[in-house]
Amino acid sequence: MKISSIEAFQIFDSRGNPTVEVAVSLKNGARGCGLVPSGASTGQFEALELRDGDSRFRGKSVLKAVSNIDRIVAPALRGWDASDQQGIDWCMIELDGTENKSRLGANAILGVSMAVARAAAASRGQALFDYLGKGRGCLLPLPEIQIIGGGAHANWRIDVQDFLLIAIGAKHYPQTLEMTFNVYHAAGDMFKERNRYFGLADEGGFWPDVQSHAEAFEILIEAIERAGYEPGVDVAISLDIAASDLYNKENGTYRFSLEDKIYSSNEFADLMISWCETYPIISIEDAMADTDWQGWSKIYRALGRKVQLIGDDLFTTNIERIKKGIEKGVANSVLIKPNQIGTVTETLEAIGLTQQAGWLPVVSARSGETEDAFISHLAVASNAGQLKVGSFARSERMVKWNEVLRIERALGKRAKFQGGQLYERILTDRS
Ligand code: 2PG
Ligand code: MG
Repeated sequence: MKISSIEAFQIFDSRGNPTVEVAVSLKNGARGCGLVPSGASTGQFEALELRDGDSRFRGKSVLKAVSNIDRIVAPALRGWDASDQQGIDWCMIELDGTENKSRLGANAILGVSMAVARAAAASRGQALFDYLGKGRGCLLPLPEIQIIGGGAHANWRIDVQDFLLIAIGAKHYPQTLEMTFNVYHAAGDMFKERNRYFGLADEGGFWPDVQSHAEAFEILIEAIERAGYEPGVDVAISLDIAASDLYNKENGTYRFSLEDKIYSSNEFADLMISWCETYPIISIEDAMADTDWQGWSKIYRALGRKVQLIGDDLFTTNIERIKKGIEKGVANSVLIKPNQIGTVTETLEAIGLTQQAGWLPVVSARSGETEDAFISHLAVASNAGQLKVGSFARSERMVKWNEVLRIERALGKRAKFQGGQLYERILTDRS
């Protein structure tokens, strides 16, 4: 299963921005590719996405990353056994030699890492989830699906980045999609009735033309009811506050532009806690900023046994930061994005560490996505239990939901689904 060639190209993501595609070929004829996604509300502790920063493509071209693969990575990996994912990933980490993969670019390294995994799976005649999970991956994820998009994904029309739903009452994976379909379209009807239908935000959720955050909650709850479900029982609300984007590091305050309000860390934590008391919320991501550990502690003390508290920018899929979070006890869940850390090996390690701590991983896409459904396989392979891919529209999102349907068919009787029961592991105090 030796690598014969590695080719890299510049392609374009769902926002039309340049990104990296890698194709790995093996001597036995097997091939695999990897398409790299890109965030907009990126965390400051993420591995570096290398962009050219010159006059072409508004500085966003990735030709240096492509050339790093051609000149440095490909010659080093030629002849390597593609099934040695760890060895290959560590070789690239060493070739890069920086803390944050800034020499080769995390986008270059991840593209190769994904393509190697795919080529090895193809060579063994295995589906990617089976290969990555060493035959033990069988848990279909509970989807976390955006209904209204905001923040950096909707030109700051509303401050909170995602209003999502989780179909906690669904009995099986296809039912989560049917429930989502019903709520998504009910919400669309409501925006149209209010004459506020202005299309979709970056991840396919509705463009948030609302007067206040309270109105967004009102629309989401009414959409759940109109679709015939009981909020908090059949379908619960999940939020990604992306609070680092609202945080002023200088003076430790948070700002909501929509309501023109500034909050101290304490006040912002209180607001989050009061939202959880008022609305049927089961999960909040990045409720506080990535350096506001005190704020996180306060939220955890109040909500840690009632609400899934996900760290995204807080952890950036980084083993050391996740360890710190576990020691401090400030969350109970980790968002997992392969391109935040840059290799398949480190991503799998981050998921393993999260699970060993008794926390829940949520495998996630980026706001700039591609037609690659690698993360659907990753979610099943690692029995992560949850998948967040943006909304229920646009093919770069749907390809991931659809791929889980295909994986379910491939698994047949081996497929498992836990639905909302998953949360019983962390939410011991949920009435
Ligand atoms: C997030 C992601 C995906 P981005 O904050 O969770 O929604 O956004 O990819 O822009 O960081
Ligand atoms: Mg996030």
